[in-house]
Amino acid sequence: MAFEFTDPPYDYKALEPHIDAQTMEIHHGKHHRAYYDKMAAALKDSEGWMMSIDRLLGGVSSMGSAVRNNAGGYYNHNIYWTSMSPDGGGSPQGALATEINRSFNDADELKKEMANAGIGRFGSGFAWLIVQNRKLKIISTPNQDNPLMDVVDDSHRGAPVLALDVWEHAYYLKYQNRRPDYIAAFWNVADWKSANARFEAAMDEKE
Ligand code: MN3
Repeated sequence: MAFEFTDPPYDYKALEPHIDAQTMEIHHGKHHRAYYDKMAAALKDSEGWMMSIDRLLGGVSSMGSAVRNNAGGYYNHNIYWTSMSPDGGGSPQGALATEINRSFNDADELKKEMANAGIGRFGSGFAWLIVQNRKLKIISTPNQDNPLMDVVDDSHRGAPVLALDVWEHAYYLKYQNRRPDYIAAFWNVADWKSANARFEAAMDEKE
């Protein structure tokens, strides 16, 4: 199967007022689209275009910077859109909620640590909640790198549960230089249901 460019599972205006419609339109329609188009151009007619995304990213060190940057951008935004929902916010759900309480004491502490990871990321990148060795962990990656890539240090590898885009294009129109305010607003739309589904899938994988 080849990679496809898909819409977020909600309208551009659905995350208002926390994430504004114009940001969504440009972020998905221009930025994410460009990552996809450049990924397609870099991989077209190659074996990589038919790989699973996990396998592609897991071997990205041998594929050059165009694939690293654009396949990363393609994948990261798919996780980011589904880390948010108009029905999001509130408290973590299911097995993920139990594990968050075990690992972080409570959801507020997780939010604080993930905000620190996003605020502390110099320049552009992502903050992530991942499963690593069957445990939850918060990390950040630069640019469009992600926890599935073999170019990333072992301490940052794992299965994504939540992705938080901290590139300026994710928040500048509404929040200007106030990255912490954007991150605080993210929790109002955080999709704990899909996060729990990713968490459970990662825990079901055989090591
Ligand atoms: Mn982005």
